[in-house]
Amino acid sequence: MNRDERVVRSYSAVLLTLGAAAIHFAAASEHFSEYLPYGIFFVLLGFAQVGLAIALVLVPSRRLFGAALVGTLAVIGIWLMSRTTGMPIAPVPWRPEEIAFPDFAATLLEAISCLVFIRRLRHLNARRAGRVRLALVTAPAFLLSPLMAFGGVGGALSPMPAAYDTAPFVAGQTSTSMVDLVAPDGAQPLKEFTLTAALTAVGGQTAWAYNGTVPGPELRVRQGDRVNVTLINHLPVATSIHWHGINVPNAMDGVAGITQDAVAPGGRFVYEFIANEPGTYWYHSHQDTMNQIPRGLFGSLVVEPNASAPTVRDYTLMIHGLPNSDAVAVNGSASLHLDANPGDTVRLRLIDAVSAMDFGPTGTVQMPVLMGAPYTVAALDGHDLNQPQPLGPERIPLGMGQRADLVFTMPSAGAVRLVGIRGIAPFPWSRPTTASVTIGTGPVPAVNFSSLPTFDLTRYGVPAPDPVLDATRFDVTRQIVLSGGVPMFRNGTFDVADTFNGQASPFIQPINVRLGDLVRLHIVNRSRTTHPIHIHGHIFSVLAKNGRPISGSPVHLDAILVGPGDNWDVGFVADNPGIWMLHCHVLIHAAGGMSMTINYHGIYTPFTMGTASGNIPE
Ligand SMILES: [Cu+2]
Repeated sequence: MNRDERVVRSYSAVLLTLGAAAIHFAAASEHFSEYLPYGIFFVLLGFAQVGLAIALVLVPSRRLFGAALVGTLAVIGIWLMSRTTGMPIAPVPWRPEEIAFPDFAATLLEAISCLVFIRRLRHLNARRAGRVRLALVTAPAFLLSPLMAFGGVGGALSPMPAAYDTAPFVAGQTSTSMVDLVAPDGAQPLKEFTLTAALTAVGGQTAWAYNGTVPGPELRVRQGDRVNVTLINHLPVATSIHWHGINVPNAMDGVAGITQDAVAPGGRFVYEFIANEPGTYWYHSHQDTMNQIPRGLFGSLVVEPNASAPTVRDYTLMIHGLPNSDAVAVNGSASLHLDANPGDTVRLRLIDAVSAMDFGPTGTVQMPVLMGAPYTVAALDGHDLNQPQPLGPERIPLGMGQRADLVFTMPSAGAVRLVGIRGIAPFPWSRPTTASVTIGTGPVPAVNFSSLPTFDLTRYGVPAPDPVLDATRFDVTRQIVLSGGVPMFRNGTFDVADTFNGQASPFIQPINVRLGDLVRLHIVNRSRTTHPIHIHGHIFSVLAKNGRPISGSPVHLDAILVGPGDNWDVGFVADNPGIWMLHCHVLIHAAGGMSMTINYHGIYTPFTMGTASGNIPE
């Protein structure tokens, strides 16, 4: 080995060792706050690696390479032990730690440097290598070490927050804890339910389910009822329940890390609220939502109106994925049959609970089509539309979380069918599974699928007075720009985030409001996919799409479906004090950064999200 070759090989070992040292220094501050001995160890290890790098340049020798090899192997051994059996000296002794990107990057650099040390030990007096071969052998180390060091240092400097409070107590500014925002006492009829979350076998798969079924049981109450639900957690992980679309007091909103601590395994939590608004709603976990909803933790909630007589046939159709599967189902079945006789009035309450992937501009949207009878879209997101006109077969866009109530009269002969329900395509090129619902018996007229129009909520029904739609000025106006694939360091790794105004959760500036404010949101989609933007505790009035005011019935939604390139204006009255989430309901987008809060003046939350509490709302 000639001198040039030795120098080149030394420098690749130096770079690899310095890269690992940089990651250890960057991770030290987080480790100091987590556990003092770890912090000290990381700083000492960083200095040892810097010292080794200097020695490799100044005094290279066979003994040094041998010592470097042994020392680096020991560091890798400690890392392996901490990730498999756990360490005797640790915040929790003998509990394995999770592998994060920074420690993976540092270990990879150390492992490659060990190979270089071994080569130097073997080849110290060996034959010459050609320049080309030398370049080929050393190039990976020269390219990899800066790259891994950059990624590892960036990841280590932006860890998952230990304890992030979306609305902290501030002396003199906040005085009310959102814990105190509960339903007032009253003599409403009490409807009590128990939902036990536990592991359950569904279709040969292990699901996480409420009361042993996916979807969970339908909770059906009357308008004005006091609803009392006890969540019992028999899962191996913490969980919570959010009441989607129905306005509940803030302390009952079920968002882990914002309105409560996630309910630990073996624990329970009692939710209580008054069902003031009739309509079609649903409930689901809001802890680690991205993992818990697809495993089966969801169900429907129907509030029947007090005034009117019940419809002859009133069916809730929950469209959902099957646990651990890309297949779609309605109420657990791919081909559901429902009873109805000629002349019956039928109400179908469609709920989109499919945790879709985001391939393509409409990949997140269900497009169910009702065939066989004229129908009206009586309600969207549980809220009645004014004088809805009868429709023929149309695609009805439903983003995840959204609902549509379809009402029709059974024809004198033949069945009515709901088709066009699609499962998740795991890859952009794969064909999704489908599901259908048949109501009644007999033949259904065929429909040419490709020529169907798409339902347009901006020009359906008849205009009516609406306090938000008719408002001439707003107290708070906020623009929210949706972007996808934004590169950033986040939660301990390098991520392509989904962002609101270029920021990712939990670090998105909240919308600050005061009780009674009229709030206007201008939501602009600059990404290439569709986002159902969901608000907690409030109802949007749709004002305009792409600058054009809506011309039909007032439309009240808790999620607005914003397609690529579109912009929507929505307004709402800040009439429900608390700390409320505003997030995309495509679960991977919410977890990927599209999640923020609406904070009421004077209110704080004592709960935090992050590694200390284990609360992960998305
Ligand atoms: Cu989204």
